[in-house]
Amino acid sequence: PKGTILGYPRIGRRRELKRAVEAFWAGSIDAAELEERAAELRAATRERLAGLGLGRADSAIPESFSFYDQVLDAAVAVGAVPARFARLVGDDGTVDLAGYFTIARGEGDDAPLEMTKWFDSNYHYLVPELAPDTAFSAHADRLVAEFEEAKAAGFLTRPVLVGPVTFLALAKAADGAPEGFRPLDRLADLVPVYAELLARLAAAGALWVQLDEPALVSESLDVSRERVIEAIGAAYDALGAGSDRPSIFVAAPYGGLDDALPALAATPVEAIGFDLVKGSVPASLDPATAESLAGKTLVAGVVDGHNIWRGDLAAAFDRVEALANLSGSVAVSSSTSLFHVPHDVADETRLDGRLAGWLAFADQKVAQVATLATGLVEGRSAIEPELAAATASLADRALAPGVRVPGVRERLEGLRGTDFSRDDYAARVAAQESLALPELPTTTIGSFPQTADIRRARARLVKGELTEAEYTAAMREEIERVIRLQEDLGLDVLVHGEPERNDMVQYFAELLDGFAVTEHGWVQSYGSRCTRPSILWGDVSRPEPMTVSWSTYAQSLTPKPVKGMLTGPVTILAWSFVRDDQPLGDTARQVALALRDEIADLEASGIRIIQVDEPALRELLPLKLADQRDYLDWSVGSFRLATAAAAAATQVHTHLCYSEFGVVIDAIRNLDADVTSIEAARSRMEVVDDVAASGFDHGIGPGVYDIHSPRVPSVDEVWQLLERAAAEIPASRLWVNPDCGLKTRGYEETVASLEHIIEATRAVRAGVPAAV
Ligand code: THG
Ligand code: ZN
Repeated sequence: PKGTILGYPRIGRRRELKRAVEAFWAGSIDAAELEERAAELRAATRERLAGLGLGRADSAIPESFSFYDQVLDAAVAVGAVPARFARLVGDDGTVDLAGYFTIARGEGDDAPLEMTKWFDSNYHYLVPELAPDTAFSAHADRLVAEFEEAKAAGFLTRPVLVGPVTFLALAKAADGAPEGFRPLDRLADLVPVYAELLARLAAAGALWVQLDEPALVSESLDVSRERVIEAIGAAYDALGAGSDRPSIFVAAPYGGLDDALPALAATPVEAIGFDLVKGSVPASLDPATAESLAGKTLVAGVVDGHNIWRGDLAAAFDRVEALANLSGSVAVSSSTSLFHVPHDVADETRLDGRLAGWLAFADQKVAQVATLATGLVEGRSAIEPELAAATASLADRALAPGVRVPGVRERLEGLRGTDFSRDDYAARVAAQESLALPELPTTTIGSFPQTADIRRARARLVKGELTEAEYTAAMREEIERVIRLQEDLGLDVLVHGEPERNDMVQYFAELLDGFAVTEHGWVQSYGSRCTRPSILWGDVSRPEPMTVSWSTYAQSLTPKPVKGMLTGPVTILAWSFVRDDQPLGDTARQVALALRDEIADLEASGIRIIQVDEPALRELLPLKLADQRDYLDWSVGSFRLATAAAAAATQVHTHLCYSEFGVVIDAIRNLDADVTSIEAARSRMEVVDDVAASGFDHGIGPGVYDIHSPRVPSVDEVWQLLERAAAEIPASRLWVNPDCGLKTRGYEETVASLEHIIEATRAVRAGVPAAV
């Protein structure tokens, strides 16, 4: 094929897969019905892709469907089911749909596979668990069935599978595996299983298979780069040696192959996919690599799969042509799978028409690929009108009102070093004594359970069934309930509970200038869960206060301090689609200035503690080491810019999710927040060792309640966690809080857990063991 994509959204244009999967979980449809609905989705996807210009019969269309996650799919296809789920494996070695979901979601005391971020995206995959004795076996039935389903409908498609090196590089050692064991140690056992999968696909008639190897572009894996590069050679030499196999297309999305290219090029794979958006056309190749590449198909990933901009099509075509200098066989592709972007701009009937013209969602990107592929075959002149139209759209965007706002730009240019720093910490601690907090102050992260009533009220507001005033009254009632509950529980620092927020980023995006929100722009976050990222298209400013009325209302109800709650600049960027026409740092500083104004307003209206959440700080960390310093500079800088104008007496908190604290500990220290809360319960407080070892000397609240599970921790359990933390962190700096916000929990377990937390805290303060 001359044009292809690495993958397509699988959740459905109207989240049909989410609905079907959740109906299956709820027991309202059976497995056969779920299979049928999934097959309909796949069929619609193939027709759509062909309609947009991908070839029906030339392996251009990827089979990239998944019921839950592509890494879990690979785990099941190679038989890597953790021992605790052995009961789910049938006599024939396969796992049925119900079992597949059980591995993803857990059951009773059997924890699900851990979930973590997929490269530099906002997608989360399930982490395979491997032991030295995990018995791999090939289960190609699903791969083959989907290929045959396509064939029956008149398509010759290209099955897609996470490649063996990435699979192992992302896996973790199962509990109980010997010290020093690395999943990549199992490569030689795994590769023959992949060979068997390929043989089955070849037997079914597949001409090409796509193996995704994004591990090849990352320098931030648990395993060393040298080992990954070595593994690539070993794996693809072995797979390539097989004779009963489809042609192999190794895709390397999310960055440049860089020093991994020679090893991959030296293998017999037939095609290599380059991400030419994040990476660039390889230059100054050694002669052997140049010669190998000349004999392969090179796939130019020039259409950005990771962002929603229409982009510079002419520049993309230049890159295709540059790659074509390296080999006589070149094809055009998206840089990554398109599952990071929504389906179709045309569905957004309420979006400003001018803005819509600057955008490309998945379907528009497929059309762009098809255009560039036509140019490759027929020459540049054949697509000149399309290239010119994209260029004109870029020019329109550059000059449109709101994209560059002089007032915002002047303010940014006028910033000085002192705008990024607060008074020194000791002076702040002294000034904050007026808060009169007890030792080991108790608090929560911010959100309280989002009840069905709250969601219904918001839905009715959107539909016009509730007036703004009625909605506000309903939310105020909820806030009062949450304040009373916290007072009854005996928490020290209260929150208003955030009932008015649909999402911690979208809420602010809707109130800031420079953002647009979509109606149907859902993208998969994990499993059946989706988010609707906002579009940050212009210079950001704050037309009016965003949170002040909610926070001051809550504060008016109680003498205890109520935290003002904001989402930090990095997280707002990480969970939005961000403009690509200026450095991210500039955009982050604009958001920071809007937050800085909000903080000033909160302070002026009597809020004494302000939390600026940055759960995504770790998430945006670049995959390449060389890019990390610059990232940490601007990300930490934007947080400091947002918070530095706060008075010494105002206590600034931040919250970070995920427990990989060690990786970004210096950055967290540099945030210079007075108090930082982090996830710690699931790792049994392991993280406090990192905290103590790093010399971190500000307030810290390691979570004592894992909010990701409905389980209620006992008083004794919390007491033990606190004792463990108190052994390493002085009581004067130790805070007591759950791991994360409570919005996904129910009230029953929330109240019980908070009661236990308070009781355990009292016991620790009194220096007595918790009453069991
Ligand atoms: N907000 C945004 N992005 C995020 C998170 C967030 N990315 C990372 C992390 N949190 C992902 N976690 C979740 C958790 C829950 C849901 C989505 C992502 C979720 N979504 C609802 C669903 O799919 O049913 C839809 C939510 C809605 O109706 O708005 O539950 O917190 N921006
Ligand atoms: Zn969190």
